[in-house]
Amino acid sequence: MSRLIVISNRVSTGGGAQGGLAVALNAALREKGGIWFGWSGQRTDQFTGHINLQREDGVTSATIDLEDQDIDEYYNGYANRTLWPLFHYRIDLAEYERDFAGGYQRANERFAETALPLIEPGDIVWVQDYHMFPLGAELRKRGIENRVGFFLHIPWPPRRLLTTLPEARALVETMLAYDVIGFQTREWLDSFCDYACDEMGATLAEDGTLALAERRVRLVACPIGIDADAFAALAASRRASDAYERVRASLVGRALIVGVDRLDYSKGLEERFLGYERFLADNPNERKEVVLLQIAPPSRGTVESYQRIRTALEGLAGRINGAHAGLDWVPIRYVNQGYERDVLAGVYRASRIGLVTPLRDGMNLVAKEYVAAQNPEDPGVLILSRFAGAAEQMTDALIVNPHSAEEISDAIGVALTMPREERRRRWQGLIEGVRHEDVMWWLDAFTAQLTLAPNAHAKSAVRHGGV
Ligand code: GDG
Repeated sequence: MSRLIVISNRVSTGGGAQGGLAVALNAALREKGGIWFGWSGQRTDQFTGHINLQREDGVTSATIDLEDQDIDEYYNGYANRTLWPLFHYRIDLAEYERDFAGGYQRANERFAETALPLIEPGDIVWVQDYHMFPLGAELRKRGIENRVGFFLHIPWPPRRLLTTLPEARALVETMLAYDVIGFQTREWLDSFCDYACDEMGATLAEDGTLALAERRVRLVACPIGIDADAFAALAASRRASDAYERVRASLVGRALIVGVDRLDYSKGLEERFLGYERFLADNPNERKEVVLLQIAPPSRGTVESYQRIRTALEGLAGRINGAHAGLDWVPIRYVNQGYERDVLAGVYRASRIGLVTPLRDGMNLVAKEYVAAQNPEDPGVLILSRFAGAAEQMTDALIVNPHSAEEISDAIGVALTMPREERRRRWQGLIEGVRHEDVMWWLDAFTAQLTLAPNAHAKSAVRHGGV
């Protein structure tokens, strides 16, 4: 069996509270053998390419430290100030700086150079996410003939937005070095094809193979899932039950609406608060019967646009609470900290509504976790943005346009009065999908595509030059 080499910006092996993705990749690495390679998250005065190898719980991790300039230009710069906003359709926030692009390219060359000796013939290599688009091409330039796949966790932007990026064409060209490229949804896959075909003259065959000159790459829509059974078990754990009881007691009979998101402008938090405010204004009789709990642990706090959203949300929560709160009721509990996964599971279960309203999201795992955590006898209602990748699969949710405060308000009203029978029917439809297309399904589906892909880069096959 081929070993698996996973390459991603950050590595998450070993124990501790891990998300489903880390658990699944660790399980695959344990089963297939192999290595998880990436940035340690640490800085160094001068880049040396020294690899820190560690073996924990049967999985080998290999990490490198980066210089401050790499961290600024590659990670905080191109990845988080250029690509992340652009790929979430926010060209108003995207910063196009040649230094960022240069630092991104340099960091990817460094990743390729250091990962190279770890890769053996026959290994399959799987590169993760937007931090590392050019990595496959950099490995090919250094003579790698292995099967190399790429999975994009975030959306792919429409062609007309992508063309604003000065390096768009070069970036897409580098991606043709992969054997398989996975997207969360058909929509993102189509946007990628649109650019490659209309701007670059590529063609797409019926079997999903994109061809440009001598290059061939298989495109697949392969939605990521969660470890649904493990998450349901977590929701039934002692710590989850404690959290459930604590939250329920604090509500004194009111219905809880929950949102859980990294503090990020793509998650639609301001629009969510405005939708909730609208509900309070439109439903004077019910308004004291609900509480919105928004858990939003800060992320990427050194980037200015993230500081701005934090300030904006604090102002908005303060304004709404100031206008509506009474002696014994505050409409929004806005919490700027993270919780353990089992506590989160208990909070999801205690909530009558899961409010998941990103403006744009590759998939959104919170929606799936919320469903997995519910009590089957008395499940809550998922309100889901049509702009989350998850909306393609989770059609039994109440689907809303997160830009419309009225639609959010109406959906809250419908969810609060939804009869138990309908809640159970909708939840049944949702949980079947969440259980079936879980994270192991995703992993198996992608690695199967990669293993089966014709190895166009092997010595015996036609050789393609680097970009
Ligand atoms: C990217 C894409 C795609 C959140 N708060 C806490 C906490 N979380 C956990 C959630 C969930 C995860 O973080 C967030 O996952 P999402 O999928 O919602 O979003 P991104 O972080 O933006 O992830 C996304 C994903 O990649 C996978 O492909 O779905 O579209 O943007 O698991 O539970 N976890 C803990 N405490 C918190 O306070 N422990």
